[in-house]
Amino acid sequence: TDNKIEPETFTSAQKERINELLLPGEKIPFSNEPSKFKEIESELVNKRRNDFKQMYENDREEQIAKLERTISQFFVDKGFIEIKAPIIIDIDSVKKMGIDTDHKLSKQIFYLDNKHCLRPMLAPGLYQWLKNFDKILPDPIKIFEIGPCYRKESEGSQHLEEFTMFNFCQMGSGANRENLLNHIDDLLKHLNIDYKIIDDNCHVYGETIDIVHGDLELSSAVVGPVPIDMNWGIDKTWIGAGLGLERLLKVKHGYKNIKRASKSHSYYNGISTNL
Ligand code: ATP
Ligand code: 9VF
Ligand code: MG
Repeated sequence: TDNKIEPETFTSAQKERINELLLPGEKIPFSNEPSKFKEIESELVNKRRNDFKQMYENDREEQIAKLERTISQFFVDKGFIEIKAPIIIDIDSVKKMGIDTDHKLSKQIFYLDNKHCLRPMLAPGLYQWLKNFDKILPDPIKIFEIGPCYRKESEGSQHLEEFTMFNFCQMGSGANRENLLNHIDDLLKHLNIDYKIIDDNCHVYGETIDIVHGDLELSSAVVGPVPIDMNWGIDKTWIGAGLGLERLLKVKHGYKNIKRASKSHSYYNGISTNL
């Protein structure tokens, strides 16, 4: 139409500002006159301020925290026990994961001092809990954790250096591929997220099953046992999968960049705070 805003009429800084203010799928609002950047910006700022007021009135739940509660409740109901392991871990436990200096992940570790680093994954904590519970609980041992993980990353729209992982595992009876895929299917159906299964390979576990949405990896899943189990005193079969919560939010809400889903001061529930 005659009213259509040609993106070419904006500078790249103006386009960036408009994109930051738009919600996924939202069109640039325009009035009858050929709109000026300032008018569009202030119209969008008003919309976003209203979005915040409505959230404050009606909802007040933060999206990562809410998704954590949803997944947590779902897996507790499926018979998995929730654990919280330390986020500061021994560098030794990264080594016990088979991540040595020629491994891709070894260059992504945030070191704190000579002995400690921030965990890049949940598996070290889960291994230790599997070992503890194996002496206490009946077969099968079903556990999970949801919490922060840290990796130095260079790529942009699908990686965060601080992200939230969900990792469940089941050790003992029922630890087979079919049950693994059923647990993942149950969850992603519950969250209303489409996915495809791709058989893949990784350094830590060898054969992995990747769960993807388009070209975005949502999860890596593994059917054990694997050789590194013996570093942790584990000698039973197991299944497990790790999923990134911010990637689930990116897909669910159609964010172009995962930053909208990250822990941040720039966005709240995917809405710019720069108003
Ligand atoms: P990628 O190949 O995309 O870098 P990965 O295979 O290294 O991911 P895994 O070690 O398999 O990641 O971690 C399990 C899940 O955790 C991933 O499928 C993804 O959902 C999430 N994840 C991993 N790294 C990140 C990151 N930097 N930012 C956000 N989510 C991540
Ligand atoms: C699959 C992604 C080794 C028996 C404690 C559970 C899994 C998860 C792969 C994750 C990782 N492994 N980021 O193990 O569930 O560890 O690379 Si356990
Ligand atoms: Mg992976």
